[in-house]
Amino acid sequence: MNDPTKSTLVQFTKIDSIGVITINNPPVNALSPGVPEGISASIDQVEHDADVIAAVVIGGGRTFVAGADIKEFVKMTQSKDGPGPGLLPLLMKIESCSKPVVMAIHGTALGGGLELAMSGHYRVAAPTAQVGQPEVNLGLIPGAAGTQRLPRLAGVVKAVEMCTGGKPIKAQDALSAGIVDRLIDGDFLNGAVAFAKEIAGKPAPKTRERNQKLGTPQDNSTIFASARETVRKKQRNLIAPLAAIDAIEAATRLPFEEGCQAEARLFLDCLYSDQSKALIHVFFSEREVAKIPDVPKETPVIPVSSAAVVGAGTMGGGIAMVFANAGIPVLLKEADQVALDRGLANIQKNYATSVKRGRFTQQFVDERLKLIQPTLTYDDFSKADMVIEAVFEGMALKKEVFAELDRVCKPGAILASNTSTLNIDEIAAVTSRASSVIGTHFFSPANVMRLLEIVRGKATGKEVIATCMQLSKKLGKVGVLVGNCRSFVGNRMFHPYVREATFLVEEGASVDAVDKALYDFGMAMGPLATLDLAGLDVGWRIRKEYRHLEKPGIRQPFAGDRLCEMGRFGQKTGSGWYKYDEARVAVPDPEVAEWTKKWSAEAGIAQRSIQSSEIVDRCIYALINEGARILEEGYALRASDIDIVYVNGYGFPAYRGGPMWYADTVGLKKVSERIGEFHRAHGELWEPAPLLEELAAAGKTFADFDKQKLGER
Ligand code: 3H9
Repeated sequence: MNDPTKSTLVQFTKIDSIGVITINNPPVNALSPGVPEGISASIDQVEHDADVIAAVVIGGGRTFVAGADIKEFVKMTQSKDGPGPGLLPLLMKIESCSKPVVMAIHGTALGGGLELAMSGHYRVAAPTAQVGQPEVNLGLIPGAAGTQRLPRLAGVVKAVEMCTGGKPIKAQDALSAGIVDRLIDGDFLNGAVAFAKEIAGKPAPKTRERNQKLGTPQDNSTIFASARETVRKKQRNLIAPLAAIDAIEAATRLPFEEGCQAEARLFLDCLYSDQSKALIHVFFSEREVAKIPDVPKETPVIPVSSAAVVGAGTMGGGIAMVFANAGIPVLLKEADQVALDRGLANIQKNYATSVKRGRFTQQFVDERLKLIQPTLTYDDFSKADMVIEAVFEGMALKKEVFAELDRVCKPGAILASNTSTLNIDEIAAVTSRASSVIGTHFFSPANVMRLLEIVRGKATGKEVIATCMQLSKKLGKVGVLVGNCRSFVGNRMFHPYVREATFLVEEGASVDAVDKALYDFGMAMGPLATLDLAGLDVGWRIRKEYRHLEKPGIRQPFAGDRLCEMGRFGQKTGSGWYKYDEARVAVPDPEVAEWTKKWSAEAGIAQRSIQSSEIVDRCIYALINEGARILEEGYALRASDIDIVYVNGYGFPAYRGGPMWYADTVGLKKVSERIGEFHRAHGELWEPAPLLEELAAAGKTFADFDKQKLGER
């Protein structure tokens, strides 16, 4: 492997007098073991071959280098070996090469990939390329001098932005920032080789010696202070972005080598943190979720080049925007003109907000709006490859719509329902083509939330599943395949979560204290504020519909229903658990505190003072216990799928990995014991999930369960 001529990962060839070093480690040319060694040996060749006047380093296949191999981090943190010297010696060697090294970037240069690129003397890029330091998304900071070289090329502000935000930038921005020296149109390799010939023989600039952009201590202290403040607000509780700022600050204060040492210390702190392990789990789980054992990769998919949505309410309008944003023309049907106009006006308002926030340009929005075709009839539905029903949540109405879709849609069209609770099989049964029927449960606001629960009915065809899974990526969503149980995965778990939040208020905790405890835990919002946002009437209606299924004698939360009876439906009516001002800012309502006390006294519920740790355990363990049942019953394929549902659809902090990963980090024995305590104190609703007890007794984790079920990844 160390001999470049024998390495399958890195090849050294020559074009005229230019040495070409090609990295071939598909799919993304990660710097897996063997790649750095291969590059190093090729650099030796460049040094020793008198005919070679300069070198080009390029990625084979679709990209440059997407970073260090993340799987190696997993191994590193699970063994006691600890990391070796990393990439630094190689990068120093490249930078010290006596002949100029040109890094040729197409696709993406991310993380260690950009760090590798910055060790070259020049960088050229394809106009479509992107570069970035996304380590922060994995709970890390750049660990191969990225925090030291990037500010030297791009300045402190840009380096802070890239290392804390983690978002890649486009080639043109990289050129303007000074990260890239030239963009190359046309044949990329030939262009890079021509560039190398052009600069050969000229002095080769070493990034580590370029100190002009490192700024003054005075300017920098303002930049770092404001960056830290932004991070504390926008990346709440995360350690890596702050560590990245510390490392960049070290670059501005210390000589290069000492800066690298400071970076290395901070990198290791991050690498061994629970946050990084959790975020790496989320990274791999988000990819694993696409793998469905009985729907292999090769399953044919149905081309979806046109769509139709039934219902132009909040969900239907949002779903139409999702298709339009992906460039897919979409019909949007409503029953009457007033509702249709209202739906379109909402869409326009949402787009206008996106333009105002700089998310989209006006031109993009104008083009997308043209793709949304409003209609009052099913006339053109026969052309649609896929229809999504998003009408009011009631079985009778859904059945009516599907019977109509069955009549008007072409054979093979996918008939999807956006139901969040109803039985897909019952809906499918009114059609003559149950295999074409599937659930696509978008989350509100549909044009923003990443999660898409794809609900598999008992007759849903594999091609339909494969198409929806693939389409979710095109739509910018994370599709998670779930089974057809009541409320599916996300909402089924959400019910016990908010049930406990309400119980806690009924037992004496303040609304504010419940929400604060979970917000501090890392949830995007507290559960009661979330209910106010979604509308308290939604849960109220569902509870009324399913009341007949409740076991008599089992405690049920009542405070939320009482608020609904008073017309307090949450934000939309100006009050719910909280009061809302004009700007919809939540203000604690002393009346709610008084009422709940009174209602609890009437119900004979003793009031007590409740610690925030109990609030967190009650709510989060309720999620975990229900998650374990779902897993055991097979409605989710993997524990990690449940994590992806919660991180992407319910504001669960990614740095805690999702509820099931979090349970693993606490230890299932501890979780199960605590659930046992709640069971004894609060009764049947806390019956421990058998799978949880079984794993806890065997000293295992949900991750073990996934591995055992599906084999090692
Ligand atoms: C780093 O570099 C630290 C350094 O600063 C310091 C070192 C000392 N490693 O996403 P896709 C796999 S940290 C291992 O579906 P796409 C991925 O799991 C790293 N594997 O494709 C998947 O495998 P599978 C900083 C990786 O086209 C397959 O490749 N870099 C890595 O939608 C295809 O991936 C990053 O954080 C990796 N680095 O997107 C970049 N990257 O097929 C992370 C991907 O078995 N990667 N895989 O499921 C990405 O953002 C996207 O994968 C990328 C391609 C944009 C590259």
